[in-house]
Amino acid sequence: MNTFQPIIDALLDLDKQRVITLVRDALNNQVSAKDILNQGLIAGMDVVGERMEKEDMFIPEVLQAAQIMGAAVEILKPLLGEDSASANGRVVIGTVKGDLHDIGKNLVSMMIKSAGLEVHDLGVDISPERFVEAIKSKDAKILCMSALLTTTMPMMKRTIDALTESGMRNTVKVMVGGAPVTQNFAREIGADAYAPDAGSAAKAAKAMVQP
Ligand code: B1M
Repeated sequence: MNTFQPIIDALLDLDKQRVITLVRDALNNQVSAKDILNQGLIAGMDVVGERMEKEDMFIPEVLQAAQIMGAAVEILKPLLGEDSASANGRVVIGTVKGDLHDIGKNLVSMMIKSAGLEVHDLGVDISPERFVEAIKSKDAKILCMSALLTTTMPMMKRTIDALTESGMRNTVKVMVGGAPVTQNFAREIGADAYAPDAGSAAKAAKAMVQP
């Protein structure tokens, strides 16, 4: 049996206590926090997504699974950090307008912070105007956008356009990500970087601010 199956099953059963206990047990057995996150919790959320699609699971249950995942991530957080070498750079991050998914964005935010960058997390449902305002007021050098819906991906392009109109496009690097986002899409909309997961997003952000 897959070592992580009990965590996946407990998440699908919406049994928070069991998920927490299994995550702690795995850590005590020297399983890495990264593997628990990717092969246990994220894999479990993928099944949640499939069930949601087939209408075997409904929004309140999906929210509950997301909340349980959040609680488990809190335990893993201190162990997920990359090295904390300080890299000078301010980052503005958020989920684009119309999109309320924030679990992945929160992970990206956390990993970038632990890579030594200053992160201003605007939250979810962020309009192009709000992104631009925040970049201006924080004097940020990196803009990170997350989208989980194919219908909200175009907001990434709209935001890059707003950044161009504000005259700041040349001074700000843009990174995009989220399950439906691809490297090709990132290129098409004129983003500077795409990252498939939180770890590579942190690496890419750090590389962007290093001279
Ligand atoms: Co939603 N939802 N959802 N949902 N949901 C998906 C995304 C979906 C794929 C499920 C499905 O049908 N299979 C589907 C989208 C289909 C599509 O457009 N292609 C979907 C849908 C349709 C919807 C609604 C429209 C459902 C409805 O109302 N009928 C609705 C939309 C609401 C809205 O946003 N306006 C909706 C609502 C919700 C909930 C609110 C119930 C809840 C969100 C709770 C929350 O986030 N606080 C929810 C959830 C939980 C999911 C699934 C099950 C899980 C998402 C998740 O958190 N994954 C999801 C199915 C799935 O993805 N398997 C689904 C775990 C997370 C760690 O992964 O976010 O991909 P992810 O982040 C990864 C990478 O993508 C990357 O790093 C992260 C970790 O390494 N990454 C970046 C993310 N952002 C990045 C940015 C970067 C770089 C990397 O650089 C800046």
